[in-house]
Amino acid sequence: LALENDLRKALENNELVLFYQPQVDTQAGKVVGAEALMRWRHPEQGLIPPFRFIPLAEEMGLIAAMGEWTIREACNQVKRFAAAGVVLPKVAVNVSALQFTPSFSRKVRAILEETGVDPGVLELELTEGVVMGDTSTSVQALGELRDLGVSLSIDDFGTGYSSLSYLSRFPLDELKIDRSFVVDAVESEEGASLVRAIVAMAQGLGLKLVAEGVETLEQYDFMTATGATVIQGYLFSPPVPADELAPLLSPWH
Ligand code: G
Ligand code: G
Ligand code: MN
Ligand code: NA
Repeated sequence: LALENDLRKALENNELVLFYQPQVDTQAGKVVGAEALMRWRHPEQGLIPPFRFIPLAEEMGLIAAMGEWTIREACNQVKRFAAAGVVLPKVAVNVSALQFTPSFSRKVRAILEETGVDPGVLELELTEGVVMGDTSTSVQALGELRDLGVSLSIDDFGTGYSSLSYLSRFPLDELKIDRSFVVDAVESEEGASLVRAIVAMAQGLGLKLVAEGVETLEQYDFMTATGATVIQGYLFSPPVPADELAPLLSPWH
């Protein structure tokens, strides 16, 4: 396929680019972080979204290299912002299951050393499926990452087929409530109950919480009233290029 051949060259041709979606602390009234999301600037087809090329990259064995590029580029962006007097307190990067190998923490450490970024700024987003693959290997690998000083977040929380026991066994910092729960919360009493329970559980376990995919004021109101005060979603901003994120990082007036 043409797209496959092009994807092989995308990294070396500098065609990959990161967009950033802000995470807003609605109590503090400021952007506390951003999720870095990869796009492919195809020379003929224009901007290609991840759902069209991430699965392809995984099949082709390219995702590890592309994922490392994402981590390095996100760290370099934090440095570029800092040089311009703009503070991005946290940048979250998605980690593919195929990237999460025993050597992953060494690669992350190398990137942190190379870029000199404060490890506390980097957050890694892993899905339940990624960390539950082999639990003893995961405990080790997550421990190594934690020891580097990076923070660890469970992406799409609540959609995996995992037991909840991993939440206390793994060294985690944050849960991202999947968008589907946010949608259901304002549509049914059962949906609302689930979100209240997730918030209570996160608070009890000392985990931070981010509500994903908040699109409406009704969802925003429910989430903040329930105690899920950090939100990420189209209501505040879609993923945007770095130069459009910068103005959002200044304190609101
Ligand atoms: O905005 P959105 O369409 O950007 O993202 C779609 C999906 O692509 C998300 O589920 C996200 O996890 C995935 N994705 C985006 N960027 C990356 C990346 O750098 N690495 C990996 N592994 N997945 C990514
Ligand atoms: O890694 P993850 O699957 O969580 O990636 C986030 C995905 O959710 C990206 O594709 C991003 O563009 C998308 N997204 C972010 N905010 C919203 C939103 O408010 N509504 C919808 N439908 N999608 C969103
Ligand atoms: Mn994510
Ligand atoms: Na998600």
